Amino acid sequence: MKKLIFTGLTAAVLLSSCSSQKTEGAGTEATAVMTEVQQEAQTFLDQYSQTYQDLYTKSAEAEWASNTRIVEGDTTNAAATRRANEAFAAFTGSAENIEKAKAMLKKKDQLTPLQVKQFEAILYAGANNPQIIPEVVKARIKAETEQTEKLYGFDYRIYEKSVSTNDIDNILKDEKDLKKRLDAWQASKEVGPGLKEGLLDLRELRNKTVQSLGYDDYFTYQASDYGMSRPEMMELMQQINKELRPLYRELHTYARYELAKKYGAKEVPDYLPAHWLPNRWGQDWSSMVNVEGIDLDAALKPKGAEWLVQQGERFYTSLGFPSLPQTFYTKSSLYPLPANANYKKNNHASAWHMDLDKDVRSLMSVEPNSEWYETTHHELGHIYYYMTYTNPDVPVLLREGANRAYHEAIGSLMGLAATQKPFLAELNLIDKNTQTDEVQTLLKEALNYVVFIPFSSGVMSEWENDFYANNLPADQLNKRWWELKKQYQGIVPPTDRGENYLDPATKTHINDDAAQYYDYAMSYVILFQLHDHIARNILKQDPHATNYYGSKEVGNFLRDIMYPGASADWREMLKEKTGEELSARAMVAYFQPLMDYLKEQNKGRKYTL
Ligand code: X8Z
Ligand code: ZN
Repeated sequence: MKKLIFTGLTAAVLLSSCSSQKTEGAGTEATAVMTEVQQEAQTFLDQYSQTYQDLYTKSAEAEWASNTRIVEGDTTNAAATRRANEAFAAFTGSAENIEKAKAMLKKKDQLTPLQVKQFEAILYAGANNPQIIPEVVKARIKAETEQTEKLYGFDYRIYEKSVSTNDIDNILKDEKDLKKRLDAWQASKEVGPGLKEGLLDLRELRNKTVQSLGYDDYFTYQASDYGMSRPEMMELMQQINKELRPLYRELHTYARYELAKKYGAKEVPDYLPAHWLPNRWGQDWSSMVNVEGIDLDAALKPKGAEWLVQQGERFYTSLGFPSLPQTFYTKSSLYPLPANANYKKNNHASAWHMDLDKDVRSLMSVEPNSEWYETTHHELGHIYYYMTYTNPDVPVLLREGANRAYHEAIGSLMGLAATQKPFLAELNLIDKNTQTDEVQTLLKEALNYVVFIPFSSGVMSEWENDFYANNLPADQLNKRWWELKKQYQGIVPPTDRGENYLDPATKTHINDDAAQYYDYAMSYVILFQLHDHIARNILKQDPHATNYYGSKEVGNFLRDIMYPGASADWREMLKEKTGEELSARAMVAYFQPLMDYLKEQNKGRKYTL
């Protein structure tokens, strides 16, 4: 998220710090064989990387304070963050650095592949901060800081009482009374209107920033990180969505009828009212289904929130990954603030590589339930990715995922693995001898992973594409959002949602991880490709019932993917590791057994998608 390297989101480019040790070590050996041009390049890269890492760290520290301690009316943290981000921008976007990188890339053929990648990273970072238009960059940094504060400083209220987003999520998960659900859903959207002006400013500033270095718009800039054009990215999103559409259509039909029953509705609606769904954005409906014999929420509750994080770590170490550094526990912000705290914190989970070296942290609000169990594994995936590519072979500037989607995929993969029955039995979270219904288990998984696809590849990606690249008019922002919700997800608003609302802005990424939500769609596709390979070829287990626990072979497989960071080519990596190009094949195959069941359940029901 963000431009720096938080969470796996990230953006830009990254560098190398340890560059000194690392390059020095490698340097001695390499010096002998380095050409003059390569030496010149290396000297520049080493210096650049050192400053980059230093400024990056300062920026991350300031952002960390801004995201973990939001005090109403106190601008100290925000001011410090702005200053740090301006310094980082002034360096990465300096004409001198950009010109040097361009000049060196003209001699591409004479550089090592690793050097070429680092210069490309320098240019990519520079494009987000070009100092030929310093005022625009500064204004963008200011607008970003303010937007974050507004989003996370917001006081959500239900019936006049302040509530946390965890509270809202719990209501949407459990409450059967539709009026109470509606009130909670509406409360979750109240933050939107106050974000509108800031988001419109950000569109202009983000577009202008990258346009000065030749990108058409901010969406194009973000897609280029994958070596793809904007139309190529949108085409890929369409493709993914199309492949999962038949199954989604069955799930949609099933959900309309089941939820109508649950809420005692007189008629089954053609489209799902948003407040019927167990998630603020309708992106994950898995809590609709309880699989008999597997009550993860009940099993986790007595364990407590700390256990979830420690168990996540145990899973990774069982595969041969190292323990988390002690500073992870002392410096992270892992749990909800006490109710009487006089400040707020960012309520969305993230993982941070603070110094592009050993300081890794996570920001979460973990409660002992199944959603946070999955999210904890997700965030630790980012953390272990950071730790794994922090090695002497990967320059600071390339300490990123093979692409952003890989970064998202690893932890989500572990999240899936951590909920499969043989694994849960190993942890004694369920009784080994319990008989469970495999179709219900698969249905629950589909309501998470499959339901997410039209949201991520469709609604979010299309809306941001329209917003950044097609200049979506300011008086049609919410209208477009709900058109896409209906078209892709078959979801409609419970009440009229005019332009006085801004429902897309209630989604954190729209504000602070702009134009990159397709990362997640792609990450789910990659996740199933990796899982399929691990289950069949490494563990020789049924992909629906695996137990990764303790498998060093699985650990080695994942470590090999993570180790080179962004110095690897993501397409080659996928091919080499799974034998396949990027494809939804594995995901579709995984859920295939569910199709017959749903078709049977849906017999005689009206389909509306
Ligand atoms: O934002 C996240 C992670 C942090 S990178 C918790 N996710 C997306 C979301 O919550 O919308 C994970 C899945 C989708
Ligand atoms: Zn993530």
